[in-house]
Amino acid sequence: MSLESFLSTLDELEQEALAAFDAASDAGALEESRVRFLGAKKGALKDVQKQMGGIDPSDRKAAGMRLNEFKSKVQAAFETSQSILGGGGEAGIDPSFDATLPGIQPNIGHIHPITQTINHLMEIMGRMGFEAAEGPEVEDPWHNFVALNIPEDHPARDPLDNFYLATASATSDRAIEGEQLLRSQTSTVQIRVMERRQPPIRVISLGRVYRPDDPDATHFPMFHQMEGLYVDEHVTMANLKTVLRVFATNYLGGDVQIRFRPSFFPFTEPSVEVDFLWNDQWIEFGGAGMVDPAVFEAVGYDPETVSGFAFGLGVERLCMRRHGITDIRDLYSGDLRFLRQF
Ligand code: FA5
Repeated sequence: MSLESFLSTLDELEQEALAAFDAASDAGALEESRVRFLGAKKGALKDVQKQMGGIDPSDRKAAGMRLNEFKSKVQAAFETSQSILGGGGEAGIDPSFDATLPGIQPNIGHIHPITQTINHLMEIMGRMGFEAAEGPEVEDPWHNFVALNIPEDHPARDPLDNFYLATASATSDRAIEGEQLLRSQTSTVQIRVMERRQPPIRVISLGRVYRPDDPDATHFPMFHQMEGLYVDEHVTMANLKTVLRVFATNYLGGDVQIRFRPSFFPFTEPSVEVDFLWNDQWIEFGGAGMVDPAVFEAVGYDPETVSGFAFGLGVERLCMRRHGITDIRDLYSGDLRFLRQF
């Protein structure tokens, strides 16, 4: 066979193949055309390859080059049509794909146990009529101390016990008006709420607080508190104890034992520490008491006509007690093997 007729056979075949792939309206028709032109056993390509043998050896190189070009062009045209038709049918499936293998598990997000606890506490307190309130984590001394009846020389304001943001803390000066700090307690939110609203008030505030405490099993420099504030007329200590008992039985179960121990906070009078029994030991969960008249005066309320109670509980310790977590540091280690349990 002459080189010329070999080349024109290929030209014709190429046109035919491209037209056939182009015209295929479904995966079945496309596969038929593929077998007809490219089929390894009796496709047109196979016939053409056979004809190579009859070509003059001096023309074989040119014939071979054109044959390769034909193969890649026709193959490419087939693949284009295949992807247009969605690769359906046997021919469209990548042979390395095994439909019986298990799929790749997507990494599904997970709510941190402390966030879960906060949501749970808000739900319980919400059922008792407490609405959520918020305040900033960067505070001024007025909201963190002064309005809470914590005088300038009180040890709670010591630079060593707080994260002050101003440089004045480095000079060993005590808190300076206008200086800012990371709030050390959520009691700040009591002040912020009372400054903008009139009684009756029934709010809780759940958020982060910061203290330069050395980490151990029950302390961390960043932790969360749940603050509660109830202001109305004729509020008594009995109301406070009832709310905390109802809260504790809802969150920790009906058999929880709770104890109120006389204590002192500058912003409540009288004041108590709230303890829960845990593994035969009384563990302190927070402080509480009747709002001190000096606090009402600071926010412009008349202490003769309003009364109220407030409490502040450690959220981590509540979460730990409920889930049997024995070391607060586990909550912030970032170890997913620990966190995935909740
Ligand atoms: C207070 O912070 C008061 N503001 C509570 C209060 C509010 C009293 C309203 C009266 C009225 P105290 O410093 O005791 O109190 O902290 C309260 C709770 O926070 C503690 O009982 C404990 O559960 C938790 N807590 C304190 N320090 C840490 C810490 N470093 N890590 C984890 N939890 C802590």
